Amino acid sequence: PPAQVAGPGTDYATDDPFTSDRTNWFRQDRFGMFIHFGSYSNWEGEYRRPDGSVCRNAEWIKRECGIPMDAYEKQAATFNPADFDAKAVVKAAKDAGMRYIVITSKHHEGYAMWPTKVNSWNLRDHSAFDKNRDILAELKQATTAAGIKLGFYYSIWDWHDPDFASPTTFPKYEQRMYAQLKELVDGYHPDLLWFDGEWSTENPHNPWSERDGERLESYLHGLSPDLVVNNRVGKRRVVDGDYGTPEQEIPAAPVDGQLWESCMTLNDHWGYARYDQNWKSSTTLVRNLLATTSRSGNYLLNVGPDARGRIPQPSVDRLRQMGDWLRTSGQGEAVYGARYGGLVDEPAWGSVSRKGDKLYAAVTQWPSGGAALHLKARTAFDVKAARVLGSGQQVRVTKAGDGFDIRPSGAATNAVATVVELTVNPGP
Ligand code: FHN
Repeated sequence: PPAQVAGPGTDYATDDPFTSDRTNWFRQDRFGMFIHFGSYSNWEGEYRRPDGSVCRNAEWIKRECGIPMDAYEKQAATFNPADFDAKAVVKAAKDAGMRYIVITSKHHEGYAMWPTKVNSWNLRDHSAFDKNRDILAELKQATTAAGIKLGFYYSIWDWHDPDFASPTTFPKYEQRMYAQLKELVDGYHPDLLWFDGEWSTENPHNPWSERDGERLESYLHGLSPDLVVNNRVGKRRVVDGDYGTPEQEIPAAPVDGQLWESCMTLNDHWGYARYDQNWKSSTTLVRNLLATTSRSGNYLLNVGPDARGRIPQPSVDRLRQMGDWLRTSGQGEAVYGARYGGLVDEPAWGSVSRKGDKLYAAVTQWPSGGAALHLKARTAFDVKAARVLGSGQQVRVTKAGDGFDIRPSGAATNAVATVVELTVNPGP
């Protein structure tokens, strides 16, 4: 029988005030692939110092291991990611159920992964790579063919450009940065730009002011009005088109009035590090994705290709397992286009997302001995139907105090998360 319970409320997180077309895809897609790939990848995480000792790091290896610039440039000159295969990358993303890709076009090391005309510190002019190849163009083609979005990460902080760190020369650097961004936007038509490094204390404009950020963002929107731009462009205002970027963490609750995307590594590094085999399990990763969605966020999960440009097999395996889960019995419905479930408290037993007239309760801690899962929701609504996705289990729903109880019959049917789908009448 239908139960009258407290249900989804009417705040930003539930009722989606973001009406801009620009961010529409971003809010629906929920799950993307981050790619950290640069000349740092060519070190594969290890630098042997002149005294024979080994220093380990990934995309920060230049700084953290104190590699002199001439040695760093010498290593970049041998960079030959001949096995980078844009189609295989896009396939790995699609297999995972990812719907967009964000790749580092230039990380803090300043090395451009496309043939920029602004300087020669780039993959075409300073490498052992095929001069006729352009991996960003290849990715653009492959993502377009596969119908998924492409974004570019771009570090405002630049360790290579000598004009970056001085107040007198910074404007010259800034001009080159604007020129590179124009090359990226005009040449590759990205859907999104993901800035970083605006926080550098070496930047004479630090804190990279709201005015600097506004100017840059309006310049970019002048070039391409539909560009989605993350908050690290330099301003932290809550405004449509920007989104927050928590890193290696999932906020405990929806962020009122703000889109956000949590970026996270699959092991302990962003860039490739040969020695790092500390892989998260696909169970943890799927649960992270569910928790992120249930708080109206996106999940940007990182891969770091090796010196040859190959995504490590343990990453590919985990991505595939995630996709298998999402494709099974419509479980991906709890993620794509879904958002905050409208609960007062996060349930200890899992997470709840909402899409239209459906609530998806993803149960990770199955109740023992017929105990109920309690949902403490916000305002009144009816439950019309309930079922477990991918199983014939019965689900009993009863009104209980400030919310309602759901009691699925039998044991958990899914080791990752059992999804109980509730059809609800959202009410007023
Ligand atoms: O310093 C970088 C780091 O290398 C990595 O790119 C992450 C990804 O979000 N961002 C910076 C730290 O905030």
